[in-house]
Amino acid sequence: MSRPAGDYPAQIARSTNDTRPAEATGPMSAYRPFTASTLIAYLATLPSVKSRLGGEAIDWTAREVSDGNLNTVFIVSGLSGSVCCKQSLPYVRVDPAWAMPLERTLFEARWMQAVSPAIGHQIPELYHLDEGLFLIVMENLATHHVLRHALITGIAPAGFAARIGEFVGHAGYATSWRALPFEDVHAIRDLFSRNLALTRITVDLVLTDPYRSECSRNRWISPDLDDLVTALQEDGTLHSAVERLQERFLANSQSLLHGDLHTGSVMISGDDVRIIDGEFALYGPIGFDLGMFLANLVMNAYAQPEHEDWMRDEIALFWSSFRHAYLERWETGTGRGDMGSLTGSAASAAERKRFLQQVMHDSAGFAGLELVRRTIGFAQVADYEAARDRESEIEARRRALITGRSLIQKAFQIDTIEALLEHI
Ligand code: SR1
Ligand code: MG
Repeated sequence: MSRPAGDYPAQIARSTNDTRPAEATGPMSAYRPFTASTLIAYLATLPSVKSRLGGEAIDWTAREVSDGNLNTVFIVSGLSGSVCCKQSLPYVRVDPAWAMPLERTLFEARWMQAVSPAIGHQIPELYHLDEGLFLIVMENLATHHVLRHALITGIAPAGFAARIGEFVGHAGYATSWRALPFEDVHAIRDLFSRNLALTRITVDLVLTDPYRSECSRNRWISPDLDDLVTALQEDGTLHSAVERLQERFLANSQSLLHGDLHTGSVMISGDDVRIIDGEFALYGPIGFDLGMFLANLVMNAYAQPEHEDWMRDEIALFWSSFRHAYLERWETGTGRGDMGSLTGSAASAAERKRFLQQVMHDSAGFAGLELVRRTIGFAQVADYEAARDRESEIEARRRALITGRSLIQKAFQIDTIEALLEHI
């Protein structure tokens, strides 16, 4: 098959040996974790950032807005603009005793470069990467809110999930074996296969820890949840079902995933929806991103039952938007991939149905894992704190564990979005 040159970003397709993003192969700065004031001094050395901020360093202000578990984040404002700066720490920000390699920012920048041709403005613009400092300078989404907080406070606009489903469909298709010759898929996959530290976090925190009684990272409201936790940790049949999902996650390189697509990885301002925090990116089954995201909508509905109808609608919209976006690209026949080289846009309806069913099975199973791990694992969700009172919170958490368990066990029988919604 001939491969048209230059129609996929060279900095991604070329990257067989180098984890460093293409524009960042110049001299390396020595790593030091920034404070607000040392960051300003550093940014003043970058002409493009300086002109974006306007004025001189003396005119700028920086404030730390770190919110996630891993990194520090600063907003720096000048006379004419602002930027967002994200830096890796050599440990987990919320647990400094947990050492963590710094490379995650490089993988996040790589992810931004890899998906941006397919999804346009649905991620922040990347302005600068310093690979020695493990620092990204990017667009400050000044008017946006983190979706999780916008859901908890009820200010998210109805229909927000459409843009996120569309993002997963477009990014998932663009990095698939249908869209790209296998040589290109291997090059991108090889790069992200080196994202070992964060993939290890997912393997442990999502796919393993909650089912092990001896894991000290788990925590739950005791004794109220003890019966459900014990059942999760002592049921060999359930563990076999988890193992099938471990196999899907580890041994199925379908597309480049975001890898941590929860409602804290989305920022929203009206109908402008941006996906952030691609540091967990890796090749895997598309249903991992879909399932993780929809599970976070389910937990919001359980914690805030007045959102139930709304979240049900968003989940249906999320799936239909994903489906539409992926199929639209598949059916327009622009794919250059070796997979589908015989049928292309004329793939049969039966083949499309088979593909979507498999993605739905994965989505259901990974949603189940996400419900469980966010309820009893290391990294839980703030939505539960929005429950009316302690009794309601316990009820919400019990529902999540029961639904999670059921989705894990029945994932491979859940063929449609209607069947999924019945379960939750
Ligand atoms: C140690 S990191 C814990 C969690 O935070 C991230 O956002 C991921 O969800 C990860 O599992
Ligand atoms: Mg994150």
